[in-house]
Amino acid sequence: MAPSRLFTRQTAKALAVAKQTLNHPTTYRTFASVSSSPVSPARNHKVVVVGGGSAGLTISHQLLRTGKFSQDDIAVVDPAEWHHYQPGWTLVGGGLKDKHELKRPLQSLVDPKLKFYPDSLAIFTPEDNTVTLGNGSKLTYDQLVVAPGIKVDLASIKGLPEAVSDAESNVSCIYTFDTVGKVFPTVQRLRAGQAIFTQPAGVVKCAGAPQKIMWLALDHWKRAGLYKAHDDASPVKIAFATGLPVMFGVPKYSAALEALRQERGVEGLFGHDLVEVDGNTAVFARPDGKDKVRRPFDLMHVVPKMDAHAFVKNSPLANEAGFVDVDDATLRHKKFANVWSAGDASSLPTSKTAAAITAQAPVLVGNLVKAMEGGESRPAYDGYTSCPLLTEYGKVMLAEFKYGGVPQETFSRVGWDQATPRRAFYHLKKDFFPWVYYKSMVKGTWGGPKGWIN
Ligand code: UQ1
Repeated sequence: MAPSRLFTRQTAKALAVAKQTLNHPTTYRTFASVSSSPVSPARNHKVVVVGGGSAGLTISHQLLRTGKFSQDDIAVVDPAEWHHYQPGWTLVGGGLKDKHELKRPLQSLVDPKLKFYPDSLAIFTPEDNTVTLGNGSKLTYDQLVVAPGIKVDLASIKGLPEAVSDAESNVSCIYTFDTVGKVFPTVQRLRAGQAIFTQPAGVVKCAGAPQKIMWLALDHWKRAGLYKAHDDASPVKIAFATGLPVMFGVPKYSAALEALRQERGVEGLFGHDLVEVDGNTAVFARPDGKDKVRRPFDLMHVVPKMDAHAFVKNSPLANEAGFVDVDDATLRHKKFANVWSAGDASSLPTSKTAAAITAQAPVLVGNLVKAMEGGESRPAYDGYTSCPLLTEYGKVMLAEFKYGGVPQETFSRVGWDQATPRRAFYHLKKDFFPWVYYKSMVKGTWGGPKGWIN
């Protein structure tokens, strides 16, 4: 073929592609990112929701279900390909579920009436009602919902990233998709030795999870004849090393869990904050300038520190600690009246769980819609959250509480004390919650303790 003809054909093809691309509404961002000419004009939405996790999806769909929004009025921004049902990861660590059955393609969970931007968020400019995405394009909004969650920081513990990715090492972590698959095989592999389960000082998602995985492992070793409480000859020994001074933040459940710990012969290392994994030695920082403590282990389940995402922390929306600074009861930002937050990224002083979202989302949605119509916010969120604590295979202690560590138990109306672990709660946790989550909660039709809504 003559070179000139080839050139002509290729040129024609390139022109056709360029024309098609220019006509295609979603590809303008490609042009914006490769040229130095002014970035394409900002796209405006009535509501921009940052985050397609539990809070972001639940809120977006509850907003849509108010019937007050049309096609693309609400935008959802999240770069993740997959959405994970994270409360199920303890069950994966206990060998009860496969991590792949807990995930869905994020896009498949987003209603087509919402405008989905599969992009990261770079900059919040609340003074201008604008967010800038990772690709440089800008979105403007009337109302902004900030719910991108928090970051699980494996690198916060020296030596942890290497240890969890080393197949030979018995160090694992239920808190990430990449590391959760290693947890149960390491529990099964341990026939004797010292097991340590850690919990850091500071903020974590679901503060009960670090011990749930321990209670399941203990039960596994007990059933295998490898763990005997209060017996020096027990092949496996177990320690719970926590940066906190107690087993749990709510006195009622903390007392019940402390009684279990003592009854089951688990060593309590309180005020021990893991800072380093050094081969088969765990290194803990101690409060009040005490010397570090080194403890050898044969298996260790590590919960690393967690922190606000940098793009939130370094924004005008953050409080001192890096969380989105909202009112505890209205979920409205303390400085920017058209900004709202719920879930892990928010400053709400309660335990970070999916159950908490069931109570936060309707309050946020109600107040946001009222704000659009010029009304006042209702201070309606009481801090409700819940932690279904697996205490053994087949039993769960369903901790439910509000601000101030005050119990608020759904099943008190049938006369149950929820500090007592029960089989019915186990089936709620293992079977019902994962089902209702994808079936209803992320679609905006689940109200947690209130049952089905909308
Ligand atoms: C809940 O609604 C929920 O979401 C599906 C959970 O999953 C993570 C929970 O753990 C809890 C406790 C609730 C609250 C619901 C009831 C019925 C107590």
